[in-house]
Amino acid sequence: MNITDMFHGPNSGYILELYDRYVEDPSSVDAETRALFDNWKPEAEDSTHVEASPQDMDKIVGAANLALAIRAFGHLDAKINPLGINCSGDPSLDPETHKITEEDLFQLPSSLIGGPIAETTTNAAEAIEKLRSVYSSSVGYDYYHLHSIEERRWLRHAAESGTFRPPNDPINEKRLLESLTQTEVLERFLHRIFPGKFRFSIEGVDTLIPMFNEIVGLAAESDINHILIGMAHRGRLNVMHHVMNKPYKGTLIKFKDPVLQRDFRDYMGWTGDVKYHEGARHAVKKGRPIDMVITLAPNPSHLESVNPVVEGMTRAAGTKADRPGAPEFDRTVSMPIIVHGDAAFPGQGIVSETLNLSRLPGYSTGGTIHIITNNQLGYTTLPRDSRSTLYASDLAKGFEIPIMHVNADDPEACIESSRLAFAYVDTYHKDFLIDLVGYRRHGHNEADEPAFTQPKLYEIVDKHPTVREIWSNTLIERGIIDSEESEEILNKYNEQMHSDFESLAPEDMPEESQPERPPAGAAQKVKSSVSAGALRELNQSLLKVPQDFKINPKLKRARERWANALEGTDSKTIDWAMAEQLAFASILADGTPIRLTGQDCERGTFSHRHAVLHDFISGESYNSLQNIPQAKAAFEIYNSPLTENACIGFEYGYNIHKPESLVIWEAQYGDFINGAQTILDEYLVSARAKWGQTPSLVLLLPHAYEGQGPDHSSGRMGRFLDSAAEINMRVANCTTSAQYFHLLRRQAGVLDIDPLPLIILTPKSLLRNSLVFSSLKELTQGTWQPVIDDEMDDKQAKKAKRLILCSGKVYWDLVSSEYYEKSAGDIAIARVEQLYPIPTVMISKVLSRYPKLKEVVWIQEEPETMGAWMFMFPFFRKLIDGRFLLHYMGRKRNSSPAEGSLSMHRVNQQALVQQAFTLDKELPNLDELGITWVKNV
Ligand SMILES: Cc1ncc(C[n+]2csc(CCOP(=O)(O)OP(=O)(O)O)c2C)c(N)n1
Repeated sequence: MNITDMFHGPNSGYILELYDRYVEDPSSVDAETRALFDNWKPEAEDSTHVEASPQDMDKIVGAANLALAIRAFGHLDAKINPLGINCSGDPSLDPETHKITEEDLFQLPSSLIGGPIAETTTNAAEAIEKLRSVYSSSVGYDYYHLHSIEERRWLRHAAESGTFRPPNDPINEKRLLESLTQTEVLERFLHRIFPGKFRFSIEGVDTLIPMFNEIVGLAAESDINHILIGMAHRGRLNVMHHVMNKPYKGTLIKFKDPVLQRDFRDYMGWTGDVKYHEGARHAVKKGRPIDMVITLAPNPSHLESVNPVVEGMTRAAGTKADRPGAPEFDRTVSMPIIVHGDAAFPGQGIVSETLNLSRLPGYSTGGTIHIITNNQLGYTTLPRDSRSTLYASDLAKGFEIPIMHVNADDPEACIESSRLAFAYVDTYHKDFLIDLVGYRRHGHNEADEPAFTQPKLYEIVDKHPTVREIWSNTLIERGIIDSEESEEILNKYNEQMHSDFESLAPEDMPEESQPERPPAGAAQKVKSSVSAGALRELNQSLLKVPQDFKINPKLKRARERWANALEGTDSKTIDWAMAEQLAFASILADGTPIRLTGQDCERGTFSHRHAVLHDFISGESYNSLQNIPQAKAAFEIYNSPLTENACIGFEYGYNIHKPESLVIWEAQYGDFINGAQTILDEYLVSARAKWGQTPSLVLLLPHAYEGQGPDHSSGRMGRFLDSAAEINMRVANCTTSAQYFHLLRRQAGVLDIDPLPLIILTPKSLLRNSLVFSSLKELTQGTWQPVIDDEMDDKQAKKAKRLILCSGKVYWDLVSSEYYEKSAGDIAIARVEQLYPIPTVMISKVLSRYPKLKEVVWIQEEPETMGAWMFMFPFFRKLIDGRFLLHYMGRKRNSSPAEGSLSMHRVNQQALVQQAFTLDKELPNLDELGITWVKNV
């Protein structure tokens, strides 16, 4: 168009404004417009000064709105579905909606559209066309939900310039064909040779493999030295072989001869897991001293549960904690990649819990690449029945995560998405999501008939060519290969599979060894006591604050008490919080880093810890454990977000990856632990048996019956004891601050020799009760005692006919009751402080101290099925072996853990304690109460 013509018609107002801008600052307009104006001048001011009419303005606004709509909603019209179904479109993408025509667009300049496209087009119609080809292609860029204008601009530029898209950013097309061929051949080979055997084939989203390898290649050129991958069953075998580089033979032999698998190992005390759950490690040479390691985390069937675990592993991989102070997290050295299912991603709550961790200071990993392998089905369930959102990925929008929907049949677009994702994460250290839209070639597993439930869909799928075939045809059309060469590549990989299969030998079974057990009693040898001098110095350091730091006056009294608490050696002056601080300080002084997280754990739910102080006036915070001069390792403490499952999963992952650190998670109340049941069952307690992992995570679970209702009473110890076997954890319910001190220190001391998860049921009101306070002597001379016998002397012990065994707070209820005083000498009370491993030898020793013993009573405040009784009973019976009567006393079998009213609690607790001391006289109304006494079980 002639430039003079442009000053008339609908765009005149806009062009004039542009010209004015050019006159003021030539660089403010794009190069093309500048070139136009450089060679042209209006003949006379008046002849060009034409006011744009309201109609013209409408056209300009309409065109600008159309461009905006394409950028924001073009993905709704994108060809992202390889099966050609379910494309919703959107009226905003139609010029008519904006009251403009194609002709109008021709009249308008491309600069109106802006961005890189404007620079290569001559009018708005052309620019809009190009914009459509970007935003509604086999990629749908979905990023307008981001609040950061800077990030939106970056993404807009990346999309519209095609910076990461082949051929702008070239690709090795033949190598891509090889990768797709390898991927397909593995699946088809297994399908043919082992029909109906589960492998959760990748077919339909095969492009995942070259995408993975693209990301790995980019990472290898960056500072990243660790990639951590989490994924479920779908396509996992393919990832194992073509990303993790495992030889085919390992899988082939497991498919071929399951007898050779783990069956015989079961006798050796571990169960193993199915082949599509296993983890792997692969080192990639980077041509410098450090290799890049890729870790595929083992995972259970519980979809998405591995997400926080992988995030925790990544955080640990990027953290240096071997120096005092706060640990250093370098977000550039480790990167997680998490693969999701399209049904699982919107469905499983742990996904949003984990996404919510992504930008929190205590949890960020510097950006995760998420890939949804979207096969448009969840088992047999269609998207319309499994999510309330349009896209499987929509959840990510609330977390400011850019999304690229990409057609899995367009490998170039898929590669672009990997490059863009990597570049975005590298630039902004935030998560990115690729919604890889494909299909599922077979049923949910390979024995399933998908046409039972989706006959129409599978009519389409059955006729649909594989992505390898599609890409091969593209390369043939481009003249890069001919059909013979394509066939040769296919044959090459087929032959390799055949030859591996034909030459299988028993020694091809991969070595899978269970971690060795330490010699018995290793944990008992740990010296957990600390000298008085060292403790006094640590205490002084802990109580120091910077000059001018103004501590809240309400904390002063407690701190003054702590300051004087170590003066004597025998007086019981050390409360729970102080014991914990001293334990932490001494552990740091020994060189073990500590990470403690949990809801409100900085202050402590019960306002007892105050590990982070806040200046009363300025609000500045101070963390004394990060400032004590004795520390040789880092300390961190974070208030966690309000989730249990993802938070414990994260700490589990951190712990597995950094076993040298003492990692502790604290519950707000122990009751909320059941929110993390998946992580507990599937990882914490069984990972050793399934995958040979050796977690040592510590859980602090406030637990005590104090009348706060069914959901603020119980850490549900029974759930842990239910799965306590093969020495897979330690469970403790300790009754003094010294015991807690020794327990923590012992845990830190066994991290490298006998790592086990440690579950500690911790006090609530007892935190401030002098009953549980300990003396300095107990810290300097004592050790962890799994069982604490009655303090009565031997003479008295000779008279005792009854022994009460109990654990936790009920002990203090018993000994502080009026009945205890009256019964002195008659009844001995011993505490089982360690519930698992059951300290049978020590309990035996206690029994043998009372020669006149007639009966043993286990007393607990929990309901019969929820405390330790059900677990202890068979052990006790065996131990007692008919020598004494064995009774149970505690709350009745209840479906709910505790009473809903304080007065009911008091009545029951009182009855429990009273009945414990008046064994021969059953309370008249016991039956009406919530207490049960099972005699001579
Ligand atoms: C937490 C959980 N609930 C239920 C299942 C049973 N299950 C296994 S696969 C599957 C469907 C998953 O669909 P999707 O997330 O789309 O992944 P796909 O298998 O299609 O790749 C279901 C429900 C499971 N493994 N985990």
